[in-house]
Amino acid sequence: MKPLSIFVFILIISAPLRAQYNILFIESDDQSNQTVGAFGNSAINTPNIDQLVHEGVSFTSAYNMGCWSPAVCVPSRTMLFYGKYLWDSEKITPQNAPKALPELLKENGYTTYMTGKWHAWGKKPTQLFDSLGTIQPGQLKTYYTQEGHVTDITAKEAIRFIQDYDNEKPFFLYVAFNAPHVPRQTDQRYYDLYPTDKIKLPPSVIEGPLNKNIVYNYTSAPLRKKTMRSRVQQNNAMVSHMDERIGDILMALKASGTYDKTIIIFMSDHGINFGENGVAGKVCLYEPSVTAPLIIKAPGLAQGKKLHQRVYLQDITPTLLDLLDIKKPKTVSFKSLLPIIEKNKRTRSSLYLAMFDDQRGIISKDKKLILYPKSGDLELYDLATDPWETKNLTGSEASEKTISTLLDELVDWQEKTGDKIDLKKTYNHYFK
Ligand SMILES: [Ca+2]
Repeated sequence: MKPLSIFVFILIISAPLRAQYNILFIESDDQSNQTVGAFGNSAINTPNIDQLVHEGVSFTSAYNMGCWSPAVCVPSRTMLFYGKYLWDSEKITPQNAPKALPELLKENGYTTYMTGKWHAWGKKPTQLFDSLGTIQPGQLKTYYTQEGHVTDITAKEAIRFIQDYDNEKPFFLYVAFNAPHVPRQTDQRYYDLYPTDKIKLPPSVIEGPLNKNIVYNYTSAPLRKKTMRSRVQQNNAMVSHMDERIGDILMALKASGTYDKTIIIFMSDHGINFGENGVAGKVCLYEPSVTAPLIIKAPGLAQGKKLHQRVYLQDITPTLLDLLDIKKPKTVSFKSLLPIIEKNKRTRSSLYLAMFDDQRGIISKDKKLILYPKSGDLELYDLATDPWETKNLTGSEASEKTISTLLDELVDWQEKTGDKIDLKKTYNHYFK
């Protein structure tokens, strides 16, 4: 073999297996796991997201690691784009930002485009993507603009991109809906899908004073079920509206003949509480706020597989690189989900959660510990038997041991992630 043919041969055998696949990455805003029909909520109408669940792999316990300020969207999205854990992501500036996901994909032959919400630190969308649709702010004043409803605009631009695409290179299309984030405004026909008298609230929604450990709430005390039902109605209506537009985007992909050659990701940046544990907001570590849907549909990957292992939402970044056979940069600390999807392996023994200096959490073997260092309060839940976190198990001798073990694991995570808050000062009694 001549040197040139050897070179060509090596190029062919080492060509990434899936690098020619397009990527459609849809991200919603503040959408909890409760708003996906296929995740078990028969009251919500999400046929298109459900279709992705049926055709792909979904993670029903995917967590946002936390936030460094009450704006939870920003850390979640910064972690997603750069793949660094929370406290390292906090240090990202426009000057020191490592390569972001769209840049890595561009380097590997992708044409990159985004439309919708931008709310991340580091570089600007103009620096990260080849071209842009309308970039929406993190917080809209209204969804109703001269050009139409923002959910419709975002979808329309994604569809136009697909229809007009005539490049040989694969594309990375990032579609970031503002929905269902406040201000929750949509058309009456979507509200009509959810009459408030039919809305069932989870068992952890109890009327009375707000949770005193949670500072940021979107309601005033006392918490009323009536108010929460109307929030759920608005939220579900926003989600169903978005789901219809997602259906339109998927139809456009099918019409273009590229649906089966496209990796489709659907996720949200984090969830939200509508009264659960006395919280009407998202700056807390309770399950409705820290978890969100994560769905991956990819050629060659399992279909209709639901995985319950706890993972981070931002694990999707290295997963995508892994799927495309692109080397994960050293700057990426999140972990690929492929070992879990393909070999049912465990990639972590516990999950760490943090909200600035306000709250810390750890989940290990279904036991979840939440700490409030400012008040010294502490909550322990068994998520296997009590998924809505209604029974705080602190106080018994058995639970003291569990708390000590969980605290040790939490401290390990603190060291690993550069978390400086001193828990020994407040919770000394529990350290062995
Ligand atoms: Ca958000």
